[in-house]
Amino acid sequence: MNFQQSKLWHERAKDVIIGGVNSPSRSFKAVGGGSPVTMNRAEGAYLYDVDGNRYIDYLAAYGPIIAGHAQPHIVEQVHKAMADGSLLGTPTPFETIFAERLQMAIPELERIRFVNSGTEAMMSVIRVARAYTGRSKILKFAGCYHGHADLVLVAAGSGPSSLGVPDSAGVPASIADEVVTIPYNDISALEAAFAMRPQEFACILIEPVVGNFGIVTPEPGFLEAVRRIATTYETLLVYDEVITAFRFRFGAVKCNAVQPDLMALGKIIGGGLPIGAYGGKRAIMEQVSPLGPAYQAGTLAGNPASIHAGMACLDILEEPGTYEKLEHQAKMLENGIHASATEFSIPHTINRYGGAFTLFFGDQPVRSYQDAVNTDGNLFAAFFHNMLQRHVCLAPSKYEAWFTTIAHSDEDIANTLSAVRESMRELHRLI
Ligand code: KE4
Repeated sequence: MNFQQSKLWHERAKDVIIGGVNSPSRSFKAVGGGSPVTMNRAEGAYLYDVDGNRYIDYLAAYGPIIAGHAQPHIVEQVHKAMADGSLLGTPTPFETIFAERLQMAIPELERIRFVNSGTEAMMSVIRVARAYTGRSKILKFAGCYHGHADLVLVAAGSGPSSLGVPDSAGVPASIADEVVTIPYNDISALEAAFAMRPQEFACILIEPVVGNFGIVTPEPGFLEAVRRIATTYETLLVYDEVITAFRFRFGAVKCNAVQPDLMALGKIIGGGLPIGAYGGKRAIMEQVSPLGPAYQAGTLAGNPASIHAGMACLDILEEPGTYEKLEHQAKMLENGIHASATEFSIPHTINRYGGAFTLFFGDQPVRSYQDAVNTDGNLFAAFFHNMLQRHVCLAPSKYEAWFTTIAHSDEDIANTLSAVRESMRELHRLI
């Protein structure tokens, strides 16, 4: 495959954009280095790079592109929004209509505030939890990623872990000291953390289904225990649903029907445009300015283009059979990958939830961040490049997921599985 133009664009980009990427996750540092592929357009299930190569896309831009790229209904709605003014700086009817729609789908969102990214949503929801409880410490789970605000760049998954820096430089010890991190799925560690600090935690932050050290689901009873402990110690339970909201069903992931106090959303609800949202119980959200003392603001918040893209995306997801199709495709991929890895004796484990999964290289179950760390990153990197050479685009990190989309066809899945089998054959030579 010819990547010549990608290399040239990366060299040019590095002279102006730090690292040549606008998000470290996009670098190829975690898959052996070299120039990332530069894409210049996408349509449906496909990405097209600057060398004219086409790829079947399972990156889905790290989640938002669930309806496929350049989806006609989304494009049309964004065009209309732009034609009527891209940013009005005032309340608009559209944001209210969308907020009502989100509340209809996720009744826990008694009150909502739109922001512009998942990071902003999580940063804001932590501030609200601290304002409401009067406490300052937060408890998070190792490997969960909640954006790049200082407070949550501690033992963070996704990009920080991919690049080997789960605790970022530039976060003062005084901030890091406010964060207690424990292993996911570890109830005894959670109980011990609260026994030691019964009155200090403002909130527990959790990805109810993890997407940032690969897909990892809560063990039976885990979320119920988190809920029980949060209630016992009057600590707020915050669900980070930036990946999961509308990914697995039309609404919140609703794992085990455990109710959070606050929630953060992003990605899919923006339909591919910048967005975030946070919300939850009215009594808690009334801490937020202008009603209460917790300040949060944003020039672009609730902008018509993002709102219309999000509403159009939900129009598509609301179609009957959407989530069944996404899950069916993921099941076909999971079964096919397992068959090929087994045929070529490649140690592997696959964690799938609905239409998303992670292929780990290793023969142990992955139930925690440490389990994910212990998987074979070199084999992942080799597999990643083998697939890229065969026109299949995955996230360049062993800590991310494969995402199916409405746009993928059965033929795409079959072509993907052919590429998987040839890639596994090549891996066999390495082990
Ligand atoms: P953004 O600020 O990137 O919109 O959202 C931050 C965020 C918050 N919470 C969860 C559960 C998330 O997964 C994310 C962002 N996800 C990563 C990939 N898993 C974004 C990719 C990137 O950083 O480029």
